[in-house]
Amino acid sequence: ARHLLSGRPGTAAIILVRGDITEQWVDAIVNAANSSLLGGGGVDGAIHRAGGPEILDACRALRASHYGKGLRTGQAVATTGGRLHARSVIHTVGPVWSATEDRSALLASCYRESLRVADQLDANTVAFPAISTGIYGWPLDDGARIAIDTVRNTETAVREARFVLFDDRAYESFAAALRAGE
Ligand code: AR6
Repeated sequence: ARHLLSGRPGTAAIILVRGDITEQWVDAIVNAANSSLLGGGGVDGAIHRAGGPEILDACRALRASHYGKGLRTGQAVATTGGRLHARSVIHTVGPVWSATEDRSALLASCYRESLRVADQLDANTVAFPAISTGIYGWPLDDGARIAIDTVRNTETAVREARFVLFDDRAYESFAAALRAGE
């Protein structure tokens, strides 16, 4: 099943698919990275495995040139897509979930900044994972709501924002968030 929301003028259409983000035929895929940019588990590990060493080399070069202290939470930066179908990977650092501090603005920033970088790349199609909802512990329904609300309300020339959800639970959370906004 696929869910779809056509965007208002100046925003991206939103598509939900179940699957593996590394297999998507899109211009850019977004990576739920960490501030080191040097890889990790989850979707980050999968992207580096599928895309090959060229991506890590590009990340090391970014660390050496512009991000000596790492990429800050809520920011985004692009590298080559290496061997992926996607021409580019946009690395963004989601916030770790906190029960005592509201970090929603940082999670929204990941989606907004990723779309801004996608615009700089002239990307028409961008695939997103459910940022922060894995190892970083963000509750899925809330993470889905923030993702959908932010992408719906961000001006961009990107035509398609494709959320690639790894399992049924994530897919259902995003489908519910999409329905809630209609
Ligand atoms: N395709 C699509 N979604 C995936 C895939 C995949 N191949 N693999 C996992 N997911 P996570 P985070 C889903 O943990 O929470 C890394 O170590 C997964 O089910 O990848 O932002 C980084 O280096 C979940 O819904 O990212 C950081 O240290 C979502 O992707 C840290 O994890 C995000 O889960 C970032 O944690």
